[in-house]
Amino acid sequence: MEARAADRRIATLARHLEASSLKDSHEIVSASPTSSNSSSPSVFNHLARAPEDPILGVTVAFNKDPSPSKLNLGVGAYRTEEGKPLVLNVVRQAEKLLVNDSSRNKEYIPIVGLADFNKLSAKLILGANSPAIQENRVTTVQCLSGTGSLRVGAEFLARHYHQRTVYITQPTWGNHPKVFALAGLSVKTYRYYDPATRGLNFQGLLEDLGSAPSGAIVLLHACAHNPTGVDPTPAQWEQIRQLIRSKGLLPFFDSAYQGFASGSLDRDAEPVRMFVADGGECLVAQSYAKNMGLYGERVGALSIVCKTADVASRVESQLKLVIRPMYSSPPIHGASIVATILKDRSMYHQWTIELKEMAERIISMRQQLFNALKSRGTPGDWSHIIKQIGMFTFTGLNSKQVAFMTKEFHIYMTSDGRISMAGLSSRTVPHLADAIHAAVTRGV
Ligand code: PLA
Repeated sequence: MEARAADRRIATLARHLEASSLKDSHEIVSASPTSSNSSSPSVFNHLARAPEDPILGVTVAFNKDPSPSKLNLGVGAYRTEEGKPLVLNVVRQAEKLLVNDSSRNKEYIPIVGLADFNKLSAKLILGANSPAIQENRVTTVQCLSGTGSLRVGAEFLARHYHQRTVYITQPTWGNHPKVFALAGLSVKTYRYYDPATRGLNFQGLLEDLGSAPSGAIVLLHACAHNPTGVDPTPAQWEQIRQLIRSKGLLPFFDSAYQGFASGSLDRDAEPVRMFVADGGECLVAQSYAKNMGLYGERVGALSIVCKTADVASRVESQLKLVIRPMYSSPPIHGASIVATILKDRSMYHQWTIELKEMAERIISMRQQLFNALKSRGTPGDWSHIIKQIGMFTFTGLNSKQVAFMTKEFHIYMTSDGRISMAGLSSRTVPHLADAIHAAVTRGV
């Protein structure tokens, strides 16, 4: 398996290189018979300019706009009522403790990361009394935030799992298909969102997963689905679980928003815990970017829940072989902050309060935006703004309307009509409501 995945990637790379080197060698020979110098073309001359990332590129465009009324609702990054990035008080407190502790050093940490961090992360998502943890059936490795955790999991599966197809929701976070495809897996979609109802297409979901090949990997958003803000109900989760288990599919949870959906860390982890409680296997990628506001620290974890402790330890030994040639070992600082907070009862409690405040501010933004559109008499049913959960609202605005709002109102968002509610404040709600109203009523 490992050899096959690697072979395929190397073959693709070789084809690219062959095509470009043939072209280059020809150009170099005709340009200069001697060694390269400042007048010879760059060895990268053949490169086309790549487009900006559909999400992070929104911030690039936003930064270039000189307008004082500009508003960035693209990337899912929490802002205060004053529109400023937020560092949680409990994070500042943990950082102070770390800085003042002169016994700390900057040695490499193990390939799998900090042991404390890994144990506490597994506990956070699986629950303090999880039998899987007590039975040592879970292996957890510290990774570079949610994305890195997904990528390490995907690389591991591409090497060691017999079924190389992963099913992702339609639509999903734009990076999902790339992370899995570049790891060597074949990516398929399953129906998830129904634009007509702006809710879950549950029937479509069951049909598509029902006809997936046995053993296929299924990516599930643990809570606060990105970009739609639509999650299954607990009863629907239970049906999804039964279907996945009866077909022997392999669940891979992406938990990037634990605590952001309901404000409760435990409640948001319920779908994952439901799957672990049945004794079956699964993977979970966790991110501390949003719930601890550690975006740029790149802190996350990959847990693989196995059937036995022996399998879990062999899985971990293989994860090390995935990680070592990728980035050798993860960074210390962010994971130390997380571990400091998770192991101290009072700091943990303070975190839950600050997290709840963030979640509640987002919920109040939903209500305020909904009210603002209602009071303007904006045509359409906007109740999905208050029904959807998590960081985003999937507005239903089309790409032309989005482009209009950017051009006329300096409001930046992804072209699929997703807005980050966490970037909104009471001060900016009227501006956004005016923009949506204009986009809808001027027939853009
Ligand atoms: N999974 C999902 C579903 C996400 O939405 C994101 C981040 C991640 C994983 C990865 O986050 P991390 O690597 O920073 O932990 N999505 C953001 C940012 C918030 C982004 O696109 O990178 C978004 O705006 O969609």
